[in-house]
Amino acid sequence: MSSLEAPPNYLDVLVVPASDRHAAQGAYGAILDGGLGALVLRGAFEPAALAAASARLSALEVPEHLRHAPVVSRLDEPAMGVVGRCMRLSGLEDYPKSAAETRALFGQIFDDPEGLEGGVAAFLRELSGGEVRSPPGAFAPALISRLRGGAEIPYHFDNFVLLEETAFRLVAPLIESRTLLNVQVPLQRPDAGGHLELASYHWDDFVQAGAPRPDAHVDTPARDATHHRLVELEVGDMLLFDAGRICHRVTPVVGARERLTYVVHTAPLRDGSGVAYFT
Ligand SMILES: O=C(O)CCC(=O)C(=O)O
Repeated sequence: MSSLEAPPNYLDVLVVPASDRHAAQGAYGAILDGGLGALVLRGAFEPAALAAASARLSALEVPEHLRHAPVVSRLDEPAMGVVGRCMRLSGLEDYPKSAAETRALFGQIFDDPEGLEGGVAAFLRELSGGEVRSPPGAFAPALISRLRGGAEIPYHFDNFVLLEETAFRLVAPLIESRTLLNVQVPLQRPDAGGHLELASYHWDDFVQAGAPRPDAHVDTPARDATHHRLVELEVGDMLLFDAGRICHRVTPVVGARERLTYVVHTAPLRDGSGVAYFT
């Protein structure tokens, strides 16, 4: 193992029924302590409702400014995109407006626009045992990552991706920003591929080794890592992992069926009173 590699248990993935609150709370603590890679709450949301939302989304003409860039920029990749506008893609000034537009768009996609967002917040409240802060209207509810056949997201850490964005300053004072917990709910799985993969490089290694900040795309070292872990998700699962510290990618999507994933960032509040969620 090189000096830039986390121990293998850092990548363990625990799958528990969403109803098993006790196991889920323990896993949440282990993720914060760095002793667990990811938690999957199986059956957290109703697959039929998510399928209906996916069908509505596919039929919708999403305005250009709410769909123009992928989660991690590969602007040469036409098969990648997002639905919604997040902090990453907004300036400090235009973020509230674009967040409100995203909220309105999600109102057209989801039967009950509060349902998925409220459900994620309720799970976070239970997991953290504290309050969940995201003032309605001020923050985008989430974004939907949209990957077509041939698309993939290269290895990266979300903390670079976010910390460099000016709109992130809206939430930065509230949170402990090295721990960025990424919540994902698959809305539609592709025919094949399109899995989240974790690699045994993590942000703390780079800091401890005094390495220069790696670029947001760390494909080469991450591909050479000794340990990789594929996370296989079903529609309706809720995934939680520390995307700030764990290097991750999405493997190439195969086939005609689009991969649609609801993605939210969360982070522990600095004062220990719970978590913030934001996009
Ligand atoms: O699953 C996706 O489409 C995006 C996941 C990801 O890499 C991220 O949000 O940082």
